Amino acid sequence: MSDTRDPRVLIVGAGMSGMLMAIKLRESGKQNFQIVDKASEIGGTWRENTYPGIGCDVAAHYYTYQGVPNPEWSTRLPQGAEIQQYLLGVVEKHDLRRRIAFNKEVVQADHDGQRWTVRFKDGEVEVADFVVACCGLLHHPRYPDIPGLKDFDGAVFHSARWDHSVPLEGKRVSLIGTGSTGAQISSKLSERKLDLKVFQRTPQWVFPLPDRRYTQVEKSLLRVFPWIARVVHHVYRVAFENLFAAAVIKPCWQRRLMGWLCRWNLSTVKDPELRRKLTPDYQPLCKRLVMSMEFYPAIQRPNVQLITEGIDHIVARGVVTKDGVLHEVDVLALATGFDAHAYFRPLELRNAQGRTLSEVWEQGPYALRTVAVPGFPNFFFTLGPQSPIGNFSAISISETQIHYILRCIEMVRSGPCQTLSPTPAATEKFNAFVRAAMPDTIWVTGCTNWYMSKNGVPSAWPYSGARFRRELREPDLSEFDVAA
Ligand code: N01
Repeated sequence: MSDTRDPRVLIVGAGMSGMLMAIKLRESGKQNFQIVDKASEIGGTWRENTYPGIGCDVAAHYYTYQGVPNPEWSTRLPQGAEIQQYLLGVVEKHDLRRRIAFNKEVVQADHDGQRWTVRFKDGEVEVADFVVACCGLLHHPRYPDIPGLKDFDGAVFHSARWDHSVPLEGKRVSLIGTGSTGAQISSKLSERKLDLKVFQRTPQWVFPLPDRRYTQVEKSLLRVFPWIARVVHHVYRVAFENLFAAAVIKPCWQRRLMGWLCRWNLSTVKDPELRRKLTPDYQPLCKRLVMSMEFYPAIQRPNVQLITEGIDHIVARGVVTKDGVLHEVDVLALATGFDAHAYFRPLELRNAQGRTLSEVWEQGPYALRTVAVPGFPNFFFTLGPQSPIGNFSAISISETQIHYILRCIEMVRSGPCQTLSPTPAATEKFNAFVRAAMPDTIWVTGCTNWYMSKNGVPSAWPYSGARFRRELREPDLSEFDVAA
């Protein structure tokens, strides 16, 4: 190690959790760090996703760093651009910009038993004692393998790569996918002067989460009394964790209540045939709920058509469904989701024994306490396998994980060891504990959802938020292989 008193930390990703990692390192007196990002601006998800209607369905004051409250949120459920503005404000407030190297994509990291040698796409190399991958979760767009997609003559793009140069007014627009993203896009596009065809493969349950604008008085109060923002954050956290997050864990009144509200919401669709088409055949919450008061009104607008016939193939002029009908279209938008199991890859790791992360994760990704993998010393990540996702604020989860990671770095900084990596036994014990709770969860009740790993275990957290914080309160040295 270079200097155990001030180890070099390389943070990969200048999104919401990478910046938090930097802030927390600095707050704990560690200055020897750098953030790198493959893009030319901060923000991660909120920089990349700019599709019409993009917003967050987690309450704004809960989707906020605890240490950086934001009295200016304009609505309960913030729009994407407003979140990006907030993150840009955080960068300035914490003077982080000069600590970020932009357009630096990490492709490989090799550990020699002491330090990481990190290679960038541009050929440069850096050496670090710790690497912390803060690369987000849903950032690898999943393109559908529909035959003929490449033959389409018009504009085609994924929701996470929205092409704003393509005019939509007066056009025939097709949208494939009706998850959270598809619902937000169709709600927004339905208000415009265009013809929209929404291709639905599987109906989704839609939870009627109400939004509202904050008044000037409320904002002023939060400005003058920042403690109110902290209380509001806490109240929303308790509400989200005890409703949405609790409902997925095991059968309970919250699950019944959510289900009832989803069914009530569906009953507001007037046309019985359309309602039938929109009715899922699996339990509410099995797929991640779509949260929207706008989707059902949107899908009933005269310029919107819901297509439930399966897609057969795509031709130059449009989409051909299995009944042989050609749906002519000018623009094709793909709200077909993400690979939720890629994590920080394509970054490849190689340890001193020559093993790669791809080999270790061949049967599916796994981690100790969601943040580290056996065999890869001093390498940590946020939002890793089995993290609480989907029904929590990702910021709140990162805060818990970063606290734990910092404590690990602190153990190396102040202790006798130079490196630590999780023991296989501790990692297996943790994952057995997680697997044990899965049979009661809603994710295994008979639907396809993006939580499911290829090993058949949902990569999500089947316990409470409080339990997660307890599990990551303090690293236990006996769970790590340490090297002096
Ligand atoms: O992706 P999804 P998403 N042919 O995977 C369909 C978060 N998020 O981007 O259900 C036809 O949920 C697929 O159909 P099916 C949130 O956690 C948060 O919408 O697989 N259709 C489905 O309808 C969310 O859960 C916010 O049968 C195909 C859709 O595409 C997560 O991101 C906002 C297909 C994909 O839905 C992912 O949401 C937005 C094919 N070949 C998103 N392939 C917030 O507000 C896929 N589909 C915080």
